[in-house]
Amino acid sequence: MPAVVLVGAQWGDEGKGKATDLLGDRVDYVVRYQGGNNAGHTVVIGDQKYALHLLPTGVLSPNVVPVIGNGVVIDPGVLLSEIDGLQERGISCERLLISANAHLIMPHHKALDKVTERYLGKARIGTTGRGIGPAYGDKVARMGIRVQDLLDPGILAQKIEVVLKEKNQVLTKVYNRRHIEPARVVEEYLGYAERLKQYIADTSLVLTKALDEDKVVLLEGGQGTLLDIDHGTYPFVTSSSPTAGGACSGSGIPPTRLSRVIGILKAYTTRVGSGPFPTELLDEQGEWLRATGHEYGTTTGRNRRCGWFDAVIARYATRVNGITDFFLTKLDVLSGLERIPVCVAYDVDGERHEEIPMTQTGFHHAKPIYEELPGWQEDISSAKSFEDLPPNAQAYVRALEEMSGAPISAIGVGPERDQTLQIR
Ligand code: 2SA
Ligand code: GDP
Ligand code: MG
Repeated sequence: MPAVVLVGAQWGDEGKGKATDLLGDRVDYVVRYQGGNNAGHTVVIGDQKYALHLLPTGVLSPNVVPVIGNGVVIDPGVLLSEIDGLQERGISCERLLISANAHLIMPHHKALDKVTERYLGKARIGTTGRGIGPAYGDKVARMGIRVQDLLDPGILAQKIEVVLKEKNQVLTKVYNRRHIEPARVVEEYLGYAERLKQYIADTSLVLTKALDEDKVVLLEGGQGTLLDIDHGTYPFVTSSSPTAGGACSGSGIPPTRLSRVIGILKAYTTRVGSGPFPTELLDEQGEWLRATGHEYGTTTGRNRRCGWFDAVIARYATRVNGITDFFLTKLDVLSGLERIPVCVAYDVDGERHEEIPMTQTGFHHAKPIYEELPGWQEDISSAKSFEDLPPNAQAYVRALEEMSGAPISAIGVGPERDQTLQIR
C-alpha cells in the first residue's frame, strides 16, 4: 500500500492537525518528517483540545503508530513533557517510534535563535525561538548531535565538548551571552536518554517494511509550502522542507511509494512571523478575520497576520507539491460577509503576474488583483453535506477549486472531528 503526504498549502496553520486526525482511523502510521516544536497542531475531540508540537497527531488514535522521522529536530525536554502531558490525560504514547537519525535541539541552539533574532532587529525572521534554525544549521554543517548519540555516553560527551568549543566563542564573544558548561549539558541529555531510549528505532526500515505489508502510512507536514527552506519566501521561512519532496528525505520512504499528496488549504490566508504577504489586511477586516478565526499562534500565542484567499499561492502549492486533492478548512469563518475578495493574480510594478514572481524583490512588490465573490449570511457550522451549504458558499468552494488547480475533497466547517464535509 502506498504512502500519503499531507502538506500545508500556505504559510502553515491551515488545520493540518485536524485533517491528520480525521484520517487517523484509516491509517496505520503517522509520521512527522520535518520541523520540530515550532509546529503547533490543534485537535479538538469532543470537549477535549490537544495542542501537539512534536508528537505526530496520530498519537491520539489508539491504533496508529506515531513516528518522529529523521528529518525532525527534537528538543528532548519538550518531547518528554509533551509525552507526560498526554499520558496524564489518558493518551498512551507507548507506541511512539523516534528515528535514531533525527537531530537534537541543544541549549546553544535556543540561545542562538533568540540572540540572532534580537541582533537582526527590523530584519528579523520572527522565529518561534525554539532553536530550529540553528539546529538545522549544525545538521547541514555536520556538527549536529543525533538521537542515536544518546545511546553512547562517551560519544555524546565528546560531541557536546567539540561543538560547544565553537558555540561558546560565538555566544560569549560575538553576542555577549553566557558560556554554556558542557558537563551540565551532558548530564541533562543523559537524563533524557534514559527515558527516550525505549522509543529509538530505525524508522525508515520500519516504515518501508510496513508499506510492503500493505499498511497505510500518512506523512504529516508541519508549517507550510511558503515556509519551505527552498520553495518558500526565503529568508522568511523555516529551516526545513515542509513540501512533499521533504516527506521522502525526512522519513526515508522512497518517492515511488507516494500515491497521494493532500494539500491543506485555509479558505483565507494567515501568516505568523515576518515576510511578504500580498493579501494581508492591516485594517479592521484583518482583525475581524483574526478574532472570528481565532488566529493566534498555537506555540507562541502570537497574533497571526490575516488576509484574503490567494489563488496564486494555492496554484503554486499545487505545482511544487504535486497536490492531488485539497482539504479546504475554516469555510465557516467567512459566514456573514457581503462579498469575499479573492486574489487571482498580482500586479508587480505595473505588470500582471499569474505566478509568484521569480525574485524576492518582485514578491515584496506584489499587489493583489482581486475578484469579488458573493458571500453568504448563514451559519454553516452544522452543515452535514456539501448540498447543505448555501449556494454562494458552494460557488465559493467551486471557484477556489478551479483557481487552485486540484479538486477539493473535504471541507472544514468547524474545529471538531464531525464538522467536516466529504465531497468526493
Ligand atoms: P522557526 O521558529 O525558525 O521555524 O521560524 C521561522 C518562520 O517559520 C514560521 N513558523 C510558523 N508559522 C506558522 N505556524 C507555526 N507554528 C505555530 C502555530 C506558530 C506559533 O501553529 O501557530 O505559535 O507562533 C510556525 N512555526 C514556524 C515562523 O513564524 C517564522 O516566520
Ligand atoms: P496546523 O498547524 O495546520 O495543524 O493548524 P493549527 O492547529 O495551528 O491552527 C488551525 C486552527 O483551526 C486550530 O485551532 C483548529 O482547531 C482550527 N480548525 C481546523 N479546521 C477548522 C475548520 O474547518 N473551522 C474552524 N472554525 N476551525 C478549524
Ligand atoms: Mg499550527
